[in-house]
Amino acid sequence: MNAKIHYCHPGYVPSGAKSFLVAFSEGSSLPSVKFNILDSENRVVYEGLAENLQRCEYTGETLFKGDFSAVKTPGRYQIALVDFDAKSHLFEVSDEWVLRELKSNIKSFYYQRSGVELPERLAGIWARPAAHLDDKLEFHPTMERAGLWNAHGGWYDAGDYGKYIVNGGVSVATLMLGCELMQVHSQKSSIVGGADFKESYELPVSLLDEVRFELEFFLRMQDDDGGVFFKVTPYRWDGFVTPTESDASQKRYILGKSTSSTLNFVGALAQAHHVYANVDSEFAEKCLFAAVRAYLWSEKNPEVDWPHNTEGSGGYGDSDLGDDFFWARAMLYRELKNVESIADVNVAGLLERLESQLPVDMDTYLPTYGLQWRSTQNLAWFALATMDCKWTERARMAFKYTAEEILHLQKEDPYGLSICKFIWGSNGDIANHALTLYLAYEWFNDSKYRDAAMEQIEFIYGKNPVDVSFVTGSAWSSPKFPHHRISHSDGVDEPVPGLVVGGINEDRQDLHRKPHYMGEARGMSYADEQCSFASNEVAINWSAPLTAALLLLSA
Ligand code: 9MR
Repeated sequence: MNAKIHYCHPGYVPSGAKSFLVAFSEGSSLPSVKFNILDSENRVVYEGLAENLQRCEYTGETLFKGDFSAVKTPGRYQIALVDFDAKSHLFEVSDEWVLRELKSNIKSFYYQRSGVELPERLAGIWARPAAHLDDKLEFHPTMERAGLWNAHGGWYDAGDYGKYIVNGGVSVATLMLGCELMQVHSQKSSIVGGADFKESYELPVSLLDEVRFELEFFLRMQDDDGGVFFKVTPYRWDGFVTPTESDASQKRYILGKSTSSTLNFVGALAQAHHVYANVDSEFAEKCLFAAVRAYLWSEKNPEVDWPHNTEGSGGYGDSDLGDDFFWARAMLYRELKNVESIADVNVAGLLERLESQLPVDMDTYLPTYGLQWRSTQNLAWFALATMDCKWTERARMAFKYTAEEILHLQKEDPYGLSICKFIWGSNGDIANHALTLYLAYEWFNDSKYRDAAMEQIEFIYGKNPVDVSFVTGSAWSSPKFPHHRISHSDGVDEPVPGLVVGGINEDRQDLHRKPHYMGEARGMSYADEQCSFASNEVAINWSAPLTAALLLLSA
């Protein structure tokens, strides 16, 4: 019988639970499987029995679960089966790999920067010249609007060269959520950054500096009337060329002004007011003022549709904006409660309206297991849970109930997942569920939430049916051919590091491109091939929750 070992490829943390799976493709009547843990000199440091678990419905495997939590001494180890010819690669038991991965994830946002040079000093072999300046964009022909617009900067959304407010909003908000919690714990973290903001702006080590790069782009996307444009898009989908080559081949446009983009803007910029208050108060106030103007626009324009053009860039179309209204309102409410006045704005009147609408929002939009670009209410609940108001306790309890449901689902699943389906960007869902568990841990301090979150993170880093550590550059198994135009066109063999690929996606929307998926079973729906945009593309909204989860884990 052929046995496989599914484990977390970079490693495990010394203090946490450590488990792996042994998988047989056919049935097995064995009650258990013997294993050894070897150190880097091949000495047996631990002997154990992996217990028969269950048949995995989405892979067809028979699985056994091994536990070696007792091994706590930092070092490099291997898992070896005693009666079968199967051994893992060497992995670490350490806290360092988490920190290394965290830094690499943060840096991946730097590599997604648009419109600026990435000098060799900071970007190493992935240096590139400034392109896609986007500072004099025409409006898309469908807008029938004359003039030019400056939408410089911001991150590319994913493997394509579009820049979107809707998906950028949840990404930047998720990263700020991580920063906020670190600020609460007064972690003097050079990773989050802050006080030395102005000086360190050039150095992509501080998360708040990197986040500000996206926020400055957001500010440029606000129209004179307060509404916010939807995206910057090339006229047609770019080929797998560099940004400079893309510039030479076609024009880029600014497109749409919609309620969804405006609400994403409100949520993100109101939160920025909170996060940057002690870093750069002038910037923080500018963000809040912009958020209020945008909200007032959305009150008058609650149903302006997103632009349906998907030639050249993705849709991010959302038919239910109630959750986005909730997010915008809750974040604004949290900030405005502590503000006396804002030029030309009736703050008291606005607060009154928010206060009367929030209870309805709360009843309608319970927290989801994880945040998504489509369902953003968890950010609203987060705002209420982190302020002092009559709903604080209710918001925290809402996260606790949700975390309990996640735990329940995890227990039923052989891989310890709580997602019910592998959708496009399943790794983003998994990281977001982990993040919800960390929030419950934050307020209820029960280590079961933290351990369960770690188990989900381990899935992303290799303890999965396809044995891939889904973050570029993270392990021997990580993706080599992500659907990422920059990685493909830069002439460097190794893909840009720190990027999370979408992962297993049973809907396989890219079959016409003929990727070689790793098996027939739905849990095998992954291909490390550039053509597999449905399983192997990278995206900022999948990286952001992993970054935030690692940030909280590292604390
Ligand atoms: O992440 C998005 C996923 O939820 C949608 O199902 C999919 C199809 O609409 O689009 C994904 O987002 C893509 C976006 O539209 C364009 N940039 C790349 C994104 C990741 O694939």
